[in-house]
Amino acid sequence: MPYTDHIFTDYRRRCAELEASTNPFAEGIAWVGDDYVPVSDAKIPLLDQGFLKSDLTYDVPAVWNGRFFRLDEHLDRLEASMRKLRLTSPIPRQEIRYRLVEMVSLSGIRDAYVMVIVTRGLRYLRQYAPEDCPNHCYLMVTPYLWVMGEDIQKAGGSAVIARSVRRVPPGAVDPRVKNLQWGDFTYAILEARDRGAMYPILTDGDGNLTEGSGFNVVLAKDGQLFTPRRGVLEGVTRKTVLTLAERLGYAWVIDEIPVQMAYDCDEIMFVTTAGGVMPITTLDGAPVGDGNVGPVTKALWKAYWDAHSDPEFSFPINYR
Ligand code: PDG
Repeated sequence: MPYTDHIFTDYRRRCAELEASTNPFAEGIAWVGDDYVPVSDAKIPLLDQGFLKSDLTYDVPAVWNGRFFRLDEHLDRLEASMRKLRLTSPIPRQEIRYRLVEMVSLSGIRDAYVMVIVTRGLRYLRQYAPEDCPNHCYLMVTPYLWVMGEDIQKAGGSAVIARSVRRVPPGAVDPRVKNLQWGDFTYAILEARDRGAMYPILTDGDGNLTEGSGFNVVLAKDGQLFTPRRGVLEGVTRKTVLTLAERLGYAWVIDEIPVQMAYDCDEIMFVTTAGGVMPITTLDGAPVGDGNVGPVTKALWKAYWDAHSDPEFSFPINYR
């Protein structure tokens, strides 16, 4: 039995139930400042600087098996990002939180990808100053999104260390502020595909690893975990995984991680809210370790998904 089955069997059943649902919000629900609408009907105004200049921040918590996972950690990070960009949500944190729970409940979605976006707002044509724009907030809840699908999780995915582009430096775009300036990531994804792989890992241009297109990178070597400190989003999944690792007896280090270490390590994991702990078994066309999903990855994979039913990390949603 593949190590993933205890999670995926139940999940597939819930997906089938959602598929059969006649709820108008079953494919997703959005709030753009007015009534709730099906996500495919939601619109943003053209003059929003979030669209025109990617002048925004956002965050993505998830719901798993009817429970919100680490919602408050994501809202903490959103607030820190807003402070840095001098954005103020038109609705306070408590209302964002209340609405997200309400939206999940209304949609009936048991496993959700949840997005909160705060943008600079509308800038009229002759107006320049960003500080004059009343900021906007957009909310949406859609079915859970997998950066790495089920089949690939079983065997492990393939990655490259990007050569054609580096991660934008933290002094230019602070990666700790969750942002949608995905130029470097998109270019690196295209390079990965050109080189026959699925995912890119970006470097800092000075011989160290940073992160990939929507995930943090964690290496395992001799039973210890290593993950980059600088030039990365401080991921909630990574934080969770390191907490669980400690309980399982794996020590960890957050530091500068030389690129060479990715070639020398035993196991590579990508970690994100949208996919969990994702094993990488091929790097630059060569096997990682022995080329199989390794024991540390499997242990953390299980601990991570088990944590979703743990009240320490999640709370239940009352569906209507
Ligand atoms: N680094 C980057 C650049 C990310 O965008 C994400 C999350 C992470 C790390 C991991 O953070 P956390 O563990 O807090 O989720 N990105 C996912 C994937 C987006 C996508 O479309 O691929 C997200 O924003 O949901």
